[in-house]
Amino acid sequence: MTFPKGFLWGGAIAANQTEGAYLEDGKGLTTVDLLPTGEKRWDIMFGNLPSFQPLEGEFYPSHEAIDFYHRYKEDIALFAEMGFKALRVSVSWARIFPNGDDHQPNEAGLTFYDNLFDELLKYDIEPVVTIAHFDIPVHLVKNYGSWRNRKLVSLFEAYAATLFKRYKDKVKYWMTFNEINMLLHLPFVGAGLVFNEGDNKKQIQYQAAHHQLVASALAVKACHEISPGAKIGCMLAAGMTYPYSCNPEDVWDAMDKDRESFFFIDVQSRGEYPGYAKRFFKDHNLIVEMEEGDEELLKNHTVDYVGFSYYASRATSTDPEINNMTAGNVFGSIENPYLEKSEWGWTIDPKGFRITANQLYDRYQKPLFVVENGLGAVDQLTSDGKVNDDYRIEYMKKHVEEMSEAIKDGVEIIGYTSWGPIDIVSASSGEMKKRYGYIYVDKDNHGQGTLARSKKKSFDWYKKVIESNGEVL
Ligand code: BGP
Repeated sequence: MTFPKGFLWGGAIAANQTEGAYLEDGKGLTTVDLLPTGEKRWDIMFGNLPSFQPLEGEFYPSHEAIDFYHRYKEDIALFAEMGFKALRVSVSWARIFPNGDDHQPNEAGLTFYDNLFDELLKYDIEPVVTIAHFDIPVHLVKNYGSWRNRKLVSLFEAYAATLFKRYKDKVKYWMTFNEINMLLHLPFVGAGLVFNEGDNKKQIQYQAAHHQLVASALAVKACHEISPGAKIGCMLAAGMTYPYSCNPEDVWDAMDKDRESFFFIDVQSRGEYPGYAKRFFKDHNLIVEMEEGDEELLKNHTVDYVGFSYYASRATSTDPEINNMTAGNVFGSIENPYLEKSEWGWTIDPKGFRITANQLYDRYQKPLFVVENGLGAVDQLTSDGKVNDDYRIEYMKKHVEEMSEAIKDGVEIIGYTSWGPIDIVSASSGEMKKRYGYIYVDKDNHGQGTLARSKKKSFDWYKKVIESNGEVL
C-alpha cells in the first residue's frame, strides 16, 4: 500500500469556473466576470482592460458557468458516489464582500458557503478551501488598482479572518492564493492588475507580489489564531523546467526559470526573500516597498503545507535557433521532442509529475498537496450519449502511478484533488470544450445546453482508484 491511510482523494473546482449566479444574492462583479472568450480574454488577462463592466454583445462564460450555485447538492452527491474524501473549492471574495471594502459581509454569501460545506460534510468530504482563486471584486480594481495598492493587504486580511471565524468548525484545510506565481504571467488574473501606458510592469508586479505575500502571511497568522486545528497552505502552478541540453547555460536558464515560481513559495514557506530575488530586483532596478514589520510577519507566519497544480513540465534553451520553437504556453516553454501534447498543446509528462513532486519536497521539506492535475480534452459523445474517455483514464492512471513513486521516494503528500472532476469553464480559454471531468455537463462554448450532468467512463475508474486507496488503477 503506497498511499497513506486517510489520503485525501478528491477533486478541485473554483467558484468563478463553476458557480455562475454571478450577481445573485448580493454578489459583486469580479475580475473573471469581465473575461469573455478568445483573443479579448487573453488581452485582458495580460492587463489591458477595456471596461469595468461586461461589454454589450460579448459572451461571458463565468456568468452562468455550470450553475453550481444552484446545483451543488446534485454535484456533491455524484462526488460522494465516487467516494471523494475531499473537495477543493474556492470562496468568491465578492460573495462575501461585494465591493471588497464593505464594512459588513454579505450574509447571503456566507450562508451559501455554510450550506456548501454542510453538504460536503454530510458525505464526510473534507472542504479544502482556496480563499482567492483568480476572482477579485472589480470595485477593488477600479478604486484601488487592485494588488498594486497596499490597502488590499488589510482588506484581504479582513476577508480571510471573516472566513476563518465563520467556518472554523467546518473547514480544516485552507490555502491563500491560487497559483500565486501566475501574477507574473497573467497579471490581471493573478492580481487584478491593469496596466497604463508607460507603466513599469515588472515593478508593479513585484510590488503587488509583495502585497500578496504579506497578505498571505497575515492570513496564516489569523488562521492559526482563530482556527488552531486547521492547516493553511500556499499554492503554485508547478512543473519543472528541463534544460534543452547539458550546456551549462541551458541548465542555469532552467534553474532561473523555476526560481521565478519558487520565489513566491520560498517566501511563504521559508519566511524570507531569497538572495537571488534580491539580486533580481537590483539587476532590474526594482524597488519593492516594504513596511515596518513586514519581514517579521513573513518570517513568523509560514505555511503548513505547499499546494500545487501539475499539468505539464516545461523546457528552455539559450540557443535562439531552438528558442523559437515555443509551445505557446504562458511559461514560454519550448517544445519538448520527447513528449506528447494535449489538444491545447500542454505537454503530457507523467514522469515530470514525480520529478516536480521530488523537487518541491526536497526544497521545502513540508507536506505537499496536489490540488490540481488533469487532462483538458475534447470529449466526443457517442450516439447513445456516452463519453468513452479512455485517454483521460490513461493520463490520470499514469500520473497517479508517478505520484505513488514520489511517495515511495519519501515525498509526503497529503492528498490529490484532480482538477475539474466535473466539466467546468476553462480558465485560460473560457471554453466548455476543454473538458476535464469524470462528469459530463451538457453546455457548449456558446452557453447552449441543458446543463444536464452525466457520468463518463472515467467516473467508475476514479471510483475504484479511491475505493482501493490508489491500488487499483
Ligand atoms: C489553473 C487554474 C485552474 C484551472 C487549470 C486548468 O491555472 O488554477 O483554475 O483552470 O489551470 O487550466 P484551463 O482551465 O485553462 O485548462
